[in-house]
Parts: sequence; structure tokens; C-alpha cells
Amino acid sequence: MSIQWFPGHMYKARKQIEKIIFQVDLIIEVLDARIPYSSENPMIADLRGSKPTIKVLTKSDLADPTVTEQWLSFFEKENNVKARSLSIDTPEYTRQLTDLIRKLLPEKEKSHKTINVMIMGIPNVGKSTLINTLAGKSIAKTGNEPAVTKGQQRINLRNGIMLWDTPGMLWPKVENDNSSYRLATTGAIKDTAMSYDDVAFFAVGFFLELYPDLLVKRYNLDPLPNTEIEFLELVGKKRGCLVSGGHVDYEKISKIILSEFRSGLIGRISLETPPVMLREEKEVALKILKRNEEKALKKESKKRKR
Ligand SMILES: Nc1nc2c(ncn2[C@@H]2O[C@H](COP(=O)(O)OP(=O)(O)O)[C@@H](O)[C@H]2O)c(=O)[nH]1
Ligand SMILES: [Mg+2]
Repeated sequence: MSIQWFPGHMYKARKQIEKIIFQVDLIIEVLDARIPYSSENPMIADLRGSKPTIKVLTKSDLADPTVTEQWLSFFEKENNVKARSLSIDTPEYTRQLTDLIRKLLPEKEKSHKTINVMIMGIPNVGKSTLINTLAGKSIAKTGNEPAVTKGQQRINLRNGIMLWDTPGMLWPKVENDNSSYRLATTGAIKDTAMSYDDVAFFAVGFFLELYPDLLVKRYNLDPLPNTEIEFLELVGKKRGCLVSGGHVDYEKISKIILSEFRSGLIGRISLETPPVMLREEKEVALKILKRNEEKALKKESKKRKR
């Protein structure tokens, strides 16, 4: 399955949210702890305005704990933002969110009014899992495949809090190629334009640079090869991923490595840090600026030809 993000769909989702967001008191923005920057929907910051927001970094069991701490303190520097890291195997921490929600809205809490909370995030970050944990039962469908949630859902937690699932689907970063690779590495997007080999090549390059010890341990390689291709070749042979002629079946070994990363078998790995985000944000802004300039130039030269 693949999801394609068309401007029309994106526009529609935005309109749907704009129609109801005035009824919402607080936003829980769900991000994947391994990629808090790339799993962000670019519109949320804009839509939430000054509403209190809790940024929830899910799947923290899979992420590098040191990097997760960096992200939490980074996010808490923003106005009206609290940040927490959670995982499916510590539901008690997830349930503590309800206390935090009440604390952030003391007026509502005092007047015993229902607090409306909207859960927002791109597909596959763990929204349904979070909703189910907060509700104490399985309400929202969860799944390994992206985009399991369809349609609008409102869940009364019966503790003064009403949870709203985001209507429509929120898209991930589309302007940054690195983000696309990271999203594909975690399995958040299955872009048919990207092959397993491409994604694994990117992932292995990253692991080699930042988590070499984890690779040594998982794949019994000492010394570690210097390049992605050598690594895939060696591990492919080790795992018996061969095609006729004794050549390595790159697609097969790529799938294995990605699946081992996604299930945490390689270790706790984060694919980005706050400094990486700040650098790439600048690069993306420059890219867009350049593209707009080129467009303007083209328009200009067309005019002149007429
Ligand atoms: N390892 C791990 N997996 C999780 C966690 N939370 C959710 N998942 C898995 O991630 C996948 C997507 O979760 P889901 O709640 O359906 O995401 P949604 O599309 O945002 O609603 C499912 O396979 C979940 O089991 C977590 O904290 N740790
Ligand atoms: Mg869901």
C-alpha cells in the first residue's frame, strides 16, 4: 500500500480541521520519537496558534534515550508547549497525560467543563495506540500499515476529557528528501517511488556513521565495512540472501535490515536530532526560495517573448 499526498487532499484536510478546531482546548501532537522533525505535519504549528499543546514522542522504546531527552527539552522551549515521551509498554506514563491536560487548563478544570483535546499526527505514529491506552480499551483501530484510521472519531474518556481524532489524514514532510528517507526507514510512508534498496542504503549509511557499535553487535562484523554497499554485501552473504550466480539479493537483505530496525532488533536508534532539524530547515527554506525565484524568472522571460 502506498499513500500519495495530493494538494487537493491536503487542502481538504486543512479545511476540515479549521472547521472544528475552535472547539478544541488543547492539542496533542503525536510524533515518532525516532524522527520528531520528519514526522511532524507542517500545518499543525500554524493551525494550533496559541492553544496549549502537548508534543508526545511515541515509540520511545525504539529511540535513542539520550536523543529523546534532547528533543523534549528542545520542544519545551516553545511557548505553551509541553513534551513527553511515551511507549506502548509503559501505559502508566500515557495515563499521566490526563493530569497534565487538566493542569494546563486550570480554568476549565475549576468550572468542571469538558476539556476537548484533539489528537493530531501523520499516519502510523501511534495515535490509535495512544487513544486506546487513554480510553482503557480498544476503540481505535491500530495497524502496522500506514493510514489505518479513517473518518472522524470522538471519544468521551468519562473523566471530563473528550478526545477528538483528527478528521482526514495529515501528510508528512514532503519538501525534504532526507525526511522522506527517514519516514520510509521507520515504515511511516511506503512510497512506491522508493525501493527497499534505496531506503536501506540510506539507513545503513546513517547507522554506520552514528551507531557503528550496534551494527557490530547485531551482525557480528569486526571490523565494520566502510561503505553501505560493502555492508549490504557482507550481511547479505552472512544471511544467505543470494540469487543465482552467488550474487547478493540486495532487495532481500534490504528488507531484512529495515524490518530489524523497525522492530528494535538493531538497538535504540534515533534518526535525527534538534541540530539536524535546524540545519535542514534552513536548507529547505533556501530550496523553496530558489524554486520560487526560478519560477518568477521563467514567467518574466515568457512575458518578454510575447
Ligand atoms: N514499538 C512500538 N510500537 C508502537 C508504539 N506505539 C504504536 N506502535 C505501533 O505502531 C503502529 C502504528 O500505530 P497506530 O496506533 O495504528 O498509529 P496511527 O496510524 O497513528 O493511529 C502499530 O503497529 C503499533 O503497534 C510504541 O510505543 N512502541
Ligand atoms: Mg490510527
